[in-house]
Amino acid sequence: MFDVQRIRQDFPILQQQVNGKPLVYLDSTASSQKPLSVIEAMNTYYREYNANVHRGIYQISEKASEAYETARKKVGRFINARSWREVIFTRNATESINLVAYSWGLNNIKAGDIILTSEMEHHANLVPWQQLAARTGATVKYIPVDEHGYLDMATFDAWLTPQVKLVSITQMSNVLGTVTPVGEIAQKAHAVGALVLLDGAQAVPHMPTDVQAFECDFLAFSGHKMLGPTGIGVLWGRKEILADMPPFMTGGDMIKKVTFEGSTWNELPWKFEAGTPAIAEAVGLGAAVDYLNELGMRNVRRHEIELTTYAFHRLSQVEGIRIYGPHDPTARGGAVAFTLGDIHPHDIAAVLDSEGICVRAGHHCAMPLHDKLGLQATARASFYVYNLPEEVDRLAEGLDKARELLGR
Ligand code: 7TS
Repeated sequence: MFDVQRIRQDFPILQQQVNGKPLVYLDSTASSQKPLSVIEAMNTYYREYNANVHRGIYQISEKASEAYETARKKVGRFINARSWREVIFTRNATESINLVAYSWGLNNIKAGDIILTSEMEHHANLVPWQQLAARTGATVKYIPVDEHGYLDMATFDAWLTPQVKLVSITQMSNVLGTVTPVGEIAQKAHAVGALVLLDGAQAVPHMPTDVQAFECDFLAFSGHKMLGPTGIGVLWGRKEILADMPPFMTGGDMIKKVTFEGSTWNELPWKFEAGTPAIAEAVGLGAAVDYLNELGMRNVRRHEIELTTYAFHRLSQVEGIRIYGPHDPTARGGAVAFTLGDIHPHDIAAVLDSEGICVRAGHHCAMPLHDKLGLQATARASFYVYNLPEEVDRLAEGLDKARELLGR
């Protein structure tokens, strides 16, 4: 049913050799590869109906506007939004979170308020809240992560007071892989009157998403991690909340009427989309959503669990390896961060590169988490729809080689 060899045929980039060996791409957590259908959808836009949207009364501009808005509707259905008006196109998850921090945050957070996030956040879900706190006199508190990589829910419960105005939490850690209990978090946060933002940058590409079932208030994610292009991301928000928020950026497209005295704002979602948007990228993201729907997100998740299960089994045979995050593949995604004895993760990545294997090494934009783990860096392999068990074998063999070359 989930035929990875057939899926791989759709990804031209995977057909190449690096250093005389078939490319093994294990860095989809940073950015995924793109199927031909996405590349061709963008190509067709540029070749056949490239024009600005929401403006021209001529055919190709109308076609561009329709394609842009169709992509929005596809995204809305993909995450089970109540309305396409709740889907705002941004540049990426980072911009989506900043939109909430500046527009909602500056108008709703005041001195003495508390913003809860966690120790395992990407900097994108950390720095904006630190900045908001510095401007408003609020405090950011970080829900601890326990020694197995799970959120410490007892501390979360203890910290939930009426001073908490926002809980902004990752749905899936990009380092530990941990999947967080978002439904439970949202219910408990709402019980004290806080809003809930989910950083879905890692979860939305890898598992079914249902913003209504999650009961969250905002969801942020990026197109480029879900088979789509760079330069496009999404902020989903509940209509009532978005309607009350002022614009983040101002200028063309986001206005209803402008006079020398002042301006009024466009309706949702355009109120939050100032200037010419990323039209080709939206069209590409729409094609990526079509592709994922065809695979079925339940199947995508099942494949990831199978591959992660195999990775834990195979990698645990590598001498000196230590894998971080939950070891239960059903409680985590396919981002597998590890260290190998005292070999520097950058050296591991360099040896793997010589074998044609792409992994990431560093702090993965989660420096506080690495501090907590007492590490400067980890190496990280991550899996997606086009990865095979044989590639896990290649990784394990590459790590054996790194140990032979660099181990002491
Ligand atoms: N949130 C999480 C959980 C992420 O993993 C990332 C990117 C972001 C937010 C930011 O996404 P962006 O598209 O706005 O940059 N994560 C990674 C990574 O793990 N390696 O490179 C980017």
